[in-house]
Amino acid sequence: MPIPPRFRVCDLCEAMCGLEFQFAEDGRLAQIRGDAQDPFSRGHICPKGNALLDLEADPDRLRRPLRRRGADWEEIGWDEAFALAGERLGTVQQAHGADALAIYLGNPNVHHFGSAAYLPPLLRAARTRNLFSASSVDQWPHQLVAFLMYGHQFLVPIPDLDRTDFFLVLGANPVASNGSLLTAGGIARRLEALRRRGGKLVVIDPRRTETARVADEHHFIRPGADAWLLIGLLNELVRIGPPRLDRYGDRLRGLDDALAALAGFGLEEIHARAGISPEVVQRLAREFRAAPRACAYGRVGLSTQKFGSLCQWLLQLINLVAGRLDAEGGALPNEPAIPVTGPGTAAGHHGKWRSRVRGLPEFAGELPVAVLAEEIATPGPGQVRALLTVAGNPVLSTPDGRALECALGSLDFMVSVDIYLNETTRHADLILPPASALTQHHYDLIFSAFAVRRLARWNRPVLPLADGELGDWEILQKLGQALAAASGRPWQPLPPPEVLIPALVARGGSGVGKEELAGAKHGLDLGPLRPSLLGRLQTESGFIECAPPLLLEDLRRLAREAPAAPAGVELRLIGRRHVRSNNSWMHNAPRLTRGAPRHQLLMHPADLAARGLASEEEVEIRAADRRIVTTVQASDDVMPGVVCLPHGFGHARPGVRLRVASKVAGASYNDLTDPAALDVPSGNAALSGLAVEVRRAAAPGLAD
Ligand SMILES: Nc1nc2c(c(=O)[nH]1)N[C@H]1C(S)=C(S)[C@@H](COP(=O)(O)OP(=O)(O)OC[C@H]3O[C@@H](n4cnc5c(=O)[nH]c(N)nc54)[C@H](O)[C@@H]3O)O[C@H]1N2
Ligand SMILES: Nc1nc2c(c(=O)[nH]1)N[C@H]1C(S)=C(S)[C@@H](COP(=O)(O)OP(=O)(O)OC[C@H]3O[C@@H](n4cnc5c(=O)[nH]c(N)nc54)[C@H](O)[C@@H]3O)O[C@H]1N2
Ligand code: SF4
Ligand SMILES: [Mo]
Repeated sequence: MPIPPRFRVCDLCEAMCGLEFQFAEDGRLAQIRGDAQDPFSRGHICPKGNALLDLEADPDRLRRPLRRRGADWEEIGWDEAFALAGERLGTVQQAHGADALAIYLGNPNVHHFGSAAYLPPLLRAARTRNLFSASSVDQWPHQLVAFLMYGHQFLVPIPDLDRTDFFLVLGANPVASNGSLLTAGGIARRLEALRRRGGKLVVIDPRRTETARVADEHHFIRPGADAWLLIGLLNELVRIGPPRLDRYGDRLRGLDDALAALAGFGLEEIHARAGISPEVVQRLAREFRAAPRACAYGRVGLSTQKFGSLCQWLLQLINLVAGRLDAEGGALPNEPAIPVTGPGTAAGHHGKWRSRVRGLPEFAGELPVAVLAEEIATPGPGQVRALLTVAGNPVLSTPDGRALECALGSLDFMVSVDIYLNETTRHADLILPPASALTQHHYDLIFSAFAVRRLARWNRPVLPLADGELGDWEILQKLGQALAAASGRPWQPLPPPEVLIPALVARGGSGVGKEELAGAKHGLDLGPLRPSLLGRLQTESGFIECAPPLLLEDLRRLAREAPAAPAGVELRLIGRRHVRSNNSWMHNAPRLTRGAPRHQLLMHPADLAARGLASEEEVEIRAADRRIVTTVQASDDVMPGVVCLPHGFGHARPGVRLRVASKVAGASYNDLTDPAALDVPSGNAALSGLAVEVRRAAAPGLAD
């Protein structure tokens, strides 16, 4: 009997593509295709979606808990594993206080209902202020600006991609990343549609990216100089005509103060800083204002830089003064069927406590991950002595991975919930591997809130759970219970996902009924984005706060910045993403690593020549006293003075059990980054725009 296909959303990136899973007669998963009946993604699939087959079949994927025995590992049972975790983590907390346990949450947690919904009780049981996540090497500037201006960290306006006529993109490469804080399955097709309907796509990026290649216009910008450009655009918008504020009624506060604070920045200075001429700034402002519907958007290249929060604030103001904030075809917050804002959700707070060593403020209950290594390595009361990582690989993902690696080796105890023995988990004492996400019920709690349409979808398991495997939600519940027991506190379990998902949707007030949700095997499209921001503001004042003091203060830091060095003198390092790579953890998938290598440092031919280097040579990249060695490749897609390296490589480290990935060449970007380089208001790491030197690598044995 042929087995009918099953349908489910892909959880590997933010695009939420519907996939069709086909099975062989013996029940094995045989093929994966884009689901043409998915009303949102309409059949789109990328190479990573197909690589789910590799993930399922990966012999390196862990299936049972592993306990360290000296340099070796042994498989142990789940009960023993949870008892051990509870006892050892509990002992550390009893002896040294609750904060002696740190927790790091990685990116896949926001992609799985079993993590996103079940982590909060675990975190309450852990009671630690040393909570860290990938958010502080990613989108904290977005969240902080949403919190300061609109009163909730997740009240983030999303580009209305399908209805805009002018899309200004800075520091994002959605054609490779498939979109971020911009969930839109099949984004290349949607960008094509924008241009077909006469719209315009403008990309600002120090590299001529895959997105820049399909744009109407691309401009190079000096890394880290976007705040200057955005100030220029905003000033021009206001100069051309009065701000279009009708739709905001009396709900604005501080706009005049904000505009006054920006008025002193002149176009010539902006040209010198950003490398974009006054004529271009003026024209873009005119076109943005004149377009029937327009939207400005910036992502990782904007938020992981020195002035990330200023950039995100300026983008909000640009959309606002052009009358495009909370307007069709502009930028509007989604109204997900399971609300992430409003009553009972975590709006955020800033500076309620500070990190012990450097005194950096918390944001929304977390500390910047840039302080994790020093919190472990610096002795004294409150020192971190135990660590729990959940679906994270901070050794490759956060600043100064080498320092973090050293620190991890000094912990009293470390537990990792992860599917691989990798660069981070090799330092653990205990690894708890969850079953494949495909065996679990799933609802996109987070990305439904960042999608370009309103969607609801209950995804059923497409594969059976094997004997002896536990879903992520069960592992997190059992860990939480063990931590609660160790401190003698009560533990309240949550119901399983198949009960919790429909209950949360029913409670959400979207009007989607349980039957409708349960019956929609390709997902439900509930319609386009709608203006809703004004009714949802959660600021104390009830206004949109246009001039948050924290950001005005940072504006003074921008003004004090030393001018850019003349071209040819310095090199600035930026990152890149590739459609066949996924952060640090999918290089073990043969389907993705096949073909030409993708780890190289890209450098402009003029910069190569100036250093007497040739393409394909081994080079040493230095940033202060940190250095890595990799291959350089000539490319005139990067602007002169800029070099470009993807993060998430550098798997060849002792003890890593990733057979394919360890043979993938390349070094880790974050072995170069500096934990002191931050976007000051948020504490997000400034990974992009790092000053580096590049020279021919010393011959082996001659290294100095
Ligand atoms: N230089 C530089 N650094 C960066 C970035 C950059 O652009 N440049 N980008 C930053 C960004 S945007 C992000 S989001 C972070 C990501 O930072 P991290 O989240 O720390 O890193 P990932 O590479 O996503 O690692 C995911 C981990 O989850 C594990 N995993 C995969 N699937 C599952 C699962 O189903 N369950 C469990 N429990 N574990 C699983 C993987 O084995 C891996 O260990 O990196 C940041 N770091
Ligand atoms: N295939 C694939 N898809 C992914 C991921 C992946 O690793 N692989 N990761 C996922 C994750 S965790 C995230 S957060 C998203 C990220 O999604 P995006 O932000 O769209 O992805 P990036 O490719 O990092 O785009 C950042 C861009 O910023 C540019 N840039 C760097 N510095 C500057 C600067 O100073 N100014 C300007 N204007 N631009 C700058 C870079 O050249 C790059 O093109 O992608 C997600 N999707
Ligand atoms: S674009 Fe993202 S969601 Fe779609 S198939 Fe690829 S990895 Fe999965
Ligand atoms: Mo990310």
